[in-house]
Amino acid sequence: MTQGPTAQGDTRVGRLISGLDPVLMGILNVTPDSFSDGGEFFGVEPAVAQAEKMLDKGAHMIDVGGESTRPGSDPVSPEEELRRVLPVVRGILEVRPETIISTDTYQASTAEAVLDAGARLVNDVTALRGDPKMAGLVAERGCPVVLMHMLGEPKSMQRDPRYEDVVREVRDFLVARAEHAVRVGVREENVILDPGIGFGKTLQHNLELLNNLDAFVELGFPVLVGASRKSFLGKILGSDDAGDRVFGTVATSVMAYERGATLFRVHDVRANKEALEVAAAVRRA
Ligand code: HH2
Repeated sequence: MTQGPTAQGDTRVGRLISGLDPVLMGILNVTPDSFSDGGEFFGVEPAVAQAEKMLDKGAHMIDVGGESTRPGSDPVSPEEELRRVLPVVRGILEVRPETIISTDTYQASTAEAVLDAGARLVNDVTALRGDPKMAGLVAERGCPVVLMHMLGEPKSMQRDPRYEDVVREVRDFLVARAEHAVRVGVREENVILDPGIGFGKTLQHNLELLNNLDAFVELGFPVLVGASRKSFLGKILGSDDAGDRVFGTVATSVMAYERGATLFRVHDVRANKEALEVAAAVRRA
């Protein structure tokens, strides 16, 4: 093992996620088919270069994923996922050994290998439901884990998603998943909650969740928001081009920060970072 969290925890990462200042998680999709940057960083060299670019623009951590979970996407095998991400994680740590890397996976075998290579967080879009081994792994490694809400699965999640009360249902789900995580040995301070913007949600559901983020913040765990360039922004702005959604994303980041979210998973680090820095300065005044 080169580096990474120990069972005693990782104080640098712990301080970052438990603080009140905005934390920027730069998105690095090493996939041919992600909705916004698919194919752009599908290869070690372009992926490492993109990670360095995001770090230079102020990203606090890099979230490396090897499977697209966009609506309609098919899963990839754990072997293929690892083949995509592992050389990239190693490549980033070779040129920037201090980088905090998060592994965007629900496969325990992928997470284990990437943690062994030096990643420090697990970002699980299934909230530990996708692989029965994931909860034990995260508990044993003592690393932070993002528990995200998703209704259904990527292939079919956008086919007429329905809730009676989206905020209450997503909140109840996340409470239950956090309780499960703690029950299996994940320390409370390592739990991060994410309402899962765009994962089995209509435009209205996404907006209600963003407008009521304080209901999640109240639970006492750090809250992460992943609204970056997502299609609900295109619906509001009338644009099919994901690259046209940067300003819309920034609006969600600032509003989410106002409501108490502190972690922001974004493609456009500089735009979000600058807006959040200003918002943080205003809040401190
Ligand atoms: N969204 C995506 C992937 N992982 N993880 C968390 N915690 N929260 C999110 O909202 C989230 C996530 C989907 O976005 P992206 O990675 O840009 O696209 P794709 O799934 O097509 O690779």
